[in-house]
Amino acid sequence: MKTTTRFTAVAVLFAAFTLTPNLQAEPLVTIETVTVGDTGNAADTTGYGAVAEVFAIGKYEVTIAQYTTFLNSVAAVTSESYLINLWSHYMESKGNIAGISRSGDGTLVSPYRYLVIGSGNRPISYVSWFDAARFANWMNNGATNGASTETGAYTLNGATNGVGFTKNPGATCWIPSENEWYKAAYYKGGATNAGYWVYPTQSDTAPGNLIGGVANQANYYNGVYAVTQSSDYSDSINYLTDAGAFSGSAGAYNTFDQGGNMFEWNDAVIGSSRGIRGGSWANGLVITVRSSDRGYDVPSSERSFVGFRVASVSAPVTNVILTVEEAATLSGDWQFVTEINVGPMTNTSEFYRLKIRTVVE
Ligand SMILES: [Ca+2]
Ligand SMILES: [Ca+2]
Repeated sequence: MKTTTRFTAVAVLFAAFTLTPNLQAEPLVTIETVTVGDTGNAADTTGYGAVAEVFAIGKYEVTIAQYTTFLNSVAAVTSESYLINLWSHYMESKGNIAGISRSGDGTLVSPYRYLVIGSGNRPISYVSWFDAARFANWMNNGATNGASTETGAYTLNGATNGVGFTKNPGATCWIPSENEWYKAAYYKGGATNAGYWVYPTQSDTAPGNLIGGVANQANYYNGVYAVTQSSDYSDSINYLTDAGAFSGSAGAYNTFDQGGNMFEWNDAVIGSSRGIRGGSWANGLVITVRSSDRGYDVPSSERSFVGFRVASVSAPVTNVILTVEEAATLSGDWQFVTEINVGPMTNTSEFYRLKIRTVVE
């Protein structure tokens, strides 16, 4: 006796895929995100953290590797200063955050070529709020060669200073609002009035800075640097840690490094500055990691301790669960076999049912 399992609905499934073909080029960069739900949550006592809509936010800070791909796509052949200055020579010359090297002269004959120095999984630094906004625009527009940096989430059209830029309706990828960033970092989650942690490591106690799986740790200076565990400073030591290196210290929504590594830009306008939060490897005495610390900086400034992460629309249902169509009436040669996850799919939230026929011969 031989048992043969036939997946009789597979043709239907592929037909569903081909009905909605994705004609766009694949994005050159993808950002791993986490969904932040619990919509309509109350604000913290600081006044921040309430968000009415579900959204997604980068699980990690934008990395050197991701930013390098961005540069090679949008700033290889250009004479526009707002594109040339997406890269800073400090990204190459500052050993404590390096970084990204650049060769060439930006012409067709000799394009700029950007290369990762060391581990590309560390966060990008020396990026202004506008550099972050251009990265968000590029992601918003599909992260392809030719995707615009000047429109999309923010209408920039070459701007490199000022604070008169707000997120456009319909944006799909943007710099987090202060409330979004704050909620992802400090909200306890799971309900609409769950309360807030003091630190983004799901703790009310100041984190340590030991790299690895120990709970409640972050890359900030607490008398010693995280990477060296020494108070001595050297320009030639790279003090950044890889995305998620503090693997036991995720936030409540499973973000990493909202405390430390880089301060991160947010969308708040504070006078002539934009908001930054979370502390950093360099100067992040623990008060800067706390929810009560509302930092800010001029949006054109670029520093060794300020990077960013992006937010985006919440992904639609990304998994299609295939189950036996006639599970309720199993009889004869129809048998339950398994659930098969064929995700991700981004164009539908429908559930497809798969008929699995086991034929006994
Ligand atoms: Ca720049
Ligand atoms: Ca950070």
